[in-house]
Amino acid sequence: MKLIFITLCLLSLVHTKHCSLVATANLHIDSAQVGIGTLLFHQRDPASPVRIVGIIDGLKSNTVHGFHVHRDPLVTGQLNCTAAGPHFNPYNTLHGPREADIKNRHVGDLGNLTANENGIIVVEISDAIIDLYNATRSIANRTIVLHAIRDDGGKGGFPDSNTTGNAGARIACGVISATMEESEVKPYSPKVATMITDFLQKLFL
Ligand SMILES: *[C@@H]1O[C@H](CO)[C@@H](O)[C@H](O)[C@H]1NC(C)=O
Ligand SMILES: *[C@@H]1O[C@H](CO)[C@@H](O)[C@H](O)[C@H]1NC(C)=O
Ligand SMILES: *[C@@H]1O[C@H](CO)[C@@H](O)[C@H](O)[C@H]1NC(C)=O
Ligand SMILES: *[C@@H]1O[C@H](CO)[C@@H](O)[C@H](O)[C@H]1NC(C)=O
Ligand SMILES: *[C@@H]1O[C@H](CO)[C@@H](O)[C@H](O)[C@H]1NC(C)=O
Ligand SMILES: [Cu+2]
Ligand SMILES: [Zn+2]
Repeated sequence: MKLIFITLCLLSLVHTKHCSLVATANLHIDSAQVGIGTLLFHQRDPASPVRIVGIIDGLKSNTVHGFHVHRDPLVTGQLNCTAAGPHFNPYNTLHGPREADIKNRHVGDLGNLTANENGIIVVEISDAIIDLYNATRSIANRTIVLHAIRDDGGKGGFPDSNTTGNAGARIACGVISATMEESEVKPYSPKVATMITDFLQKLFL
């Protein structure tokens, strides 16, 4: 991850004369020290969207999962995803789909991720509402959560549609760390790190 950061920093110095911001999250299964994925968050400058790239593995085939930034970081050693609190919602709005504007979703609402037939999600999202520069909208030191079922975007008519999208249990989560320090949960695998590096090189080189 250090290497990725240095690479990105050098690349953005060439393009924009300052370093872009990077954060990472290693996802673990709820309440278990079992890694299932690694995500990298990258924002080139304050006016750019945040790009999220990464891999999540070990899911059931062809399943849809709500995906959100929740408000609270897990303290070191805490594996209980419920301790991440509610959706990150600094503007006190109703839950919504990722495509909604800032008044019609929580800042942390990132919609659904879909696992392929091998139970793998290749994450590739660009979102302009979550942020790494803007303190109010910053997702650093918060927790990314993957849910058991789809997020209904607030429209399902369930009692919790307006707060959680009725996305069911929290099956995996990980703290979004803006530092490049190694986190408590070990990176998912060197192979994934290599895949992410290759992917980023395709995006930014
Ligand atoms: C997980 O955290 C929640 C909220 O803090 C708490 O209610 C629950 O009891 C915890 N679960 C376990 C297994 O510790
Ligand atoms: C952060 O984002 C909000 C909402 O877009 C905006 O109103 C505010 O001015 C931004 N803060 C800074 C410091 O740019
Ligand atoms: C993360 O947030 C917690 C509590 O919200 C705080 O105690 C801690 O210092 C923060 N860590 C960083 C690196 O900002
Ligand atoms: C999530 O996917 C389901 C279909 O599986 C769809 O009905 C729903 O609108 C999607 N939710 C969001 C927030 O995009
Ligand atoms: C969600 O909020 C909207 C707007 O306030 C409301 O019309 C709708 O009935 C609420 N849905 C549920 C299931 O409570
Ligand atoms: Cu959630
Ligand atoms: Zn939400």
